[in-house]
Amino acid sequence: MKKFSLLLASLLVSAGALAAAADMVTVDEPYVRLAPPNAPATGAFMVIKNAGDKDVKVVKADNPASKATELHTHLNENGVMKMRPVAAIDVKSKGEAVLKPGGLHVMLINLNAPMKEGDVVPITLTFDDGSSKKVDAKVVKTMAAGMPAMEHKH
Ligand SMILES: [Cu+2]
Repeated sequence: MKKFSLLLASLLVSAGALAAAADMVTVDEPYVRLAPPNAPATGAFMVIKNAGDKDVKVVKADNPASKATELHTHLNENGVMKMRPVAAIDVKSKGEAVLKPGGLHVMLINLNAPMKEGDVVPITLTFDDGSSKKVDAKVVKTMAAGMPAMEHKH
């Protein structure tokens, strides 16, 4: 009992002293690109803003619509856009990380079922301090002008 109340007290102290990353972060305009029929994967995009005094990192993303979820970026290798997993997405203090076609994105791999326009995919972002935030990303049909067709082979 004593041990428990000590633990509780220390949890309360740390919660008060340090704002969790999830409380400092807001996510604007989350959406999932509608995958072409039979495509096994697609990307989710959003703007992640950090109003806090500390840099935060997104270290993991999760969603119930695909079997795997990865953090990816695009690299231009000799003129060919290729996707690579990244360990984390940095969101600087008072800054933002823009996830957009051709750049950073959340990769939804091995979709459980075909998506429809207007579906909502709840995506959970986990930060480096262990806190997490759920965002509802709407499935939209989009083909960004001037972007090379994304390769979604993994
Ligand atoms: Cu990707």
